[in-house]
Amino acid sequence: MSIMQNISESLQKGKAKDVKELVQQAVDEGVDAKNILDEGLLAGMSIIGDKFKKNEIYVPDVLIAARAMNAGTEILKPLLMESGVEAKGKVVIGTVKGDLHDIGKNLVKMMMEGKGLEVIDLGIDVPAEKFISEAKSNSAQIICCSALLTTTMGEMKNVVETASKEGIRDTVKIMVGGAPVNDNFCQSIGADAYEPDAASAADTALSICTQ
Ligand code: B1M
Repeated sequence: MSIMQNISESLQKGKAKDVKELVQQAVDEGVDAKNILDEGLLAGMSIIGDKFKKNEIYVPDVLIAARAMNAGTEILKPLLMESGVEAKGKVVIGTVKGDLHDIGKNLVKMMMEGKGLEVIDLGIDVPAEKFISEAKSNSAQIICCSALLTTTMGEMKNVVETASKEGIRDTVKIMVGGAPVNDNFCQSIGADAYEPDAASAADTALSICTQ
């Protein structure tokens, strides 16, 4: 079995310690960090997602897989980030109200930091008002909203509307993302940008902040 398959299988079994060791081993063998993320960790998490959907596994299984995923990404974090870069802009990020998924949001944060942006992480279950007040007090150029549930993605519209009510809609851009979100949805709620993955989100954020 290849090391990538090993990482994927250990993640699916929720073996955080093994995932950590295998990721470190892959790094030591010179495997590119992005490949380890895509072909090892995210490949495993994708299988977990399919099994969860088919009711073959349940919430606790997903949680321990998520913990193993985090153990792996912790090792990759410094490698996915460029070192020694000055802050090129300021971003506020969070998972919207009612939504507790944070793995994707954390990856977006990591990639944005890797581009030299300062990222203020509001965590999960973040109400619209909190996104706005934090963007205001930190003079952020972008509010980044993540949602993983079809039942919570509508909260992004509240963020856009609250930004307008609070008078910051012209000064702050709003970027949205997460598995159920797409460009049509982004446009329908009047947000400024949608990106499908963490790397593209970081590229777009950098270009907004430096334009
Ligand atoms: Co949840 N869950 N979950 N879950 N969970 C999904 C999302 C689901 C698709 C599973 C399924 O049915 N196949 C389903 C949603 C269905 C729907 O709404 N249509 C679902 C459900 C139903 C639920 C619960 C309701 C289950 C229950 O309790 N019965 C519950 C809801 C809790 C809540 O939030 N209120 C729930 C709970 C959980 C756990 C807590 C167990 C756990 C989360 C742990 C954690 O995050 N710390 C969990 C997990 C892990 C998943 C799956 C398996 C994996 C999600 C994930 O982390 N993917 C997921 C199934 C799946 O996605 N295949 C599922 C990896 C991650 C890297 O991808 O977050 O999409 P993602 O991020 C990507 C892009 O979307 C993008 O970049 C990332 C990578 O490049 N991106 C952005 C994300 N945010 C962005 C922001 C941007 C730009 C890009 O700009 C701002």
